[in-house]
Amino acid sequence: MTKNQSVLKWIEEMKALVTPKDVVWIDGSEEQLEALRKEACTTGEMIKLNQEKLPGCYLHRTAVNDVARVEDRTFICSRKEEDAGPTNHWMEPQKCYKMLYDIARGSYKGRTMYVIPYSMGPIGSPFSKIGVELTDSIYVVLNMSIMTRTGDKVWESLGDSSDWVRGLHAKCDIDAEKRYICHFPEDNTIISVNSGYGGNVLLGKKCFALRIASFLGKNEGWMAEHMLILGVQNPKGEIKYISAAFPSACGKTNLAMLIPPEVYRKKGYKVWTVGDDIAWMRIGPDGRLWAVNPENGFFGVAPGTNAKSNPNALECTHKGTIFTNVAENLDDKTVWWEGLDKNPPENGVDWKGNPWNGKTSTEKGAHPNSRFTAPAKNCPCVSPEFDKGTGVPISAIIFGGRRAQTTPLVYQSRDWNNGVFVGSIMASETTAAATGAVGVVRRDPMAMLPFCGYHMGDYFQHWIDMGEKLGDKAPKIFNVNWFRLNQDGHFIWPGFGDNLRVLEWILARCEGKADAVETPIGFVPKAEDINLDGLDMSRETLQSILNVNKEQWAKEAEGISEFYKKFGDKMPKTLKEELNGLQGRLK
Ligand code: GTP
Ligand code: SPV
Ligand code: MN
Repeated sequence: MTKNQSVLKWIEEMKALVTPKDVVWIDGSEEQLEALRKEACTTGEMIKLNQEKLPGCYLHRTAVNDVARVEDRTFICSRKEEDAGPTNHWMEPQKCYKMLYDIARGSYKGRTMYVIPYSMGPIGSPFSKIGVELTDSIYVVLNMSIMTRTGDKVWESLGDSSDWVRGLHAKCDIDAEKRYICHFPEDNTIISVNSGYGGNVLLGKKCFALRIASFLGKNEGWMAEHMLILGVQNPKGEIKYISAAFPSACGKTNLAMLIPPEVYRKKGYKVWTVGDDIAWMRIGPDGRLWAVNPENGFFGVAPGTNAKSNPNALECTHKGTIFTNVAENLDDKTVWWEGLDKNPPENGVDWKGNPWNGKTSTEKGAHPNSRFTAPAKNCPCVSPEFDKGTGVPISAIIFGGRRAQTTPLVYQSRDWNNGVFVGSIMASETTAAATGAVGVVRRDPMAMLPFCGYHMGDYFQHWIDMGEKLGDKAPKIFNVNWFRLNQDGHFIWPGFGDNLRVLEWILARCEGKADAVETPIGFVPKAEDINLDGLDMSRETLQSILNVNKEQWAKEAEGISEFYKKFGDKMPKTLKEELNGLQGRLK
């Protein structure tokens, strides 16, 4: 517990609002968590899985209408509407507080209020920030205990400071019509009502570590990004770090944990995972950009994870993991999802809780956005630097998305500002990670469209300013696309572990050791400069995904021009000039 007056006062206010029957302070002890797991199993909130095959693992099903982030119900409630910008929903803060308090009032009646103190980032690191989440959900407590550093040590670190983020979560009735995920950046406050889905209720994650933190970062001179962080160790034993921003369900977890192809393993290459979803980056004393992963676990997409695509992620899920909305195998109390293996349970239960025979049913067993919550320490390739509060120095920043056409496998920006342009024009086919249509191409700058807590025009300017401060120590900026399709609708690039072949070119470029071809959009590799050893792919096929088609890009530039108009006066001149430059080169 804490004597921090700002914390105690706020909890009293929230107690008076939601009127719980009692209050439980999460202290970080295994005994307390174990008692909560037991209780959740008694009420049916969680299902205990086969403890021999999956020790410490549990299954949870959310309500069927509550399986993904809800971008249309997510609000940035800055005092001035223009500070939220054209890409965020906005509500006047006082009006929003009133609406949320009316929804949350009395909603903990007969229920327990759990107080979760948590640190984003290793406790005590200069990168780290503290939050307190109040929730009436044991599922939230158990997930936050995996995803963040929680417990009494957080109070010790906070002391009597009032610099912490308030988070109120109330399940209420899981009423989709009254579901709101609201952020008050100027008050360091988050309120989430009527949901039980991870991205909406694990308030340390997208709400704090991206929406609130991006706002703090702009004001304090650092960056909060939707990025994985990985280290590539070469045969000489040198490790270079890369951060990469891809939209939701576009391959961050997979890239962060990649296993090198055999020819690379034999040479001595290794990949270390620092983070799979969020990076907080600051300019270090040496002038370089340093990154920490503020999280302590992985909230990863289950479908498609298998022994071939991502053995490291699969291994992460074999102990101490909470599965959400996957299929259950009643015969041996294990779990299954599409793309795990070819042996779905016959005697199963689907993600909706209905009896399900995976061998005969045409329905999906797991929801496409079903997830696993696994401790980072489970990861066989977790970086030795994972817990270090100093972070890791970033050599390259990669942007990327899902594009069936147009965007080549990889290209390098001309310089930092051109790289910011490349990030700002990112577009990707939408996925099941948020409610709404899937597979529609939309602009998603820096993979931050749903996560930027302020005006995106100002966000672009912040990127430009950071580049200015970094000067010649700035990481090089690249763009990748693993998702080009052939005429039969199949992926041309094998992806996954083979993505290391592209990372090798990227790192060689950073050291000035690889050649490239200049195109209107930037520098692409020569087909002979991507190592294809051990891969069944011809240089011609590779060349087909390195090509930059001027007609397609001219069309793309029109779309970008339209998109940029949204930001009005806040659109940095530098980026408009970058667009003009691109259009000129395409002529
Ligand atoms: P969030 O957790 O939602 O932010 O997503 P993420 O970016 O971590 O996505 P993740 O790595 O979980 O990938 C999601 C989907 O992309 C899965 O279905 C993967 O199978 C697929 N995927 C990942 N990497 C590749 C790749 O290199 N090639 C192809 N074709 N698919 C990939
Ligand atoms: C994403 O949607 O980008 C995720 C999962 O990483 S969630 O925590 O739901 O945001
Ligand atoms: Mn994400």
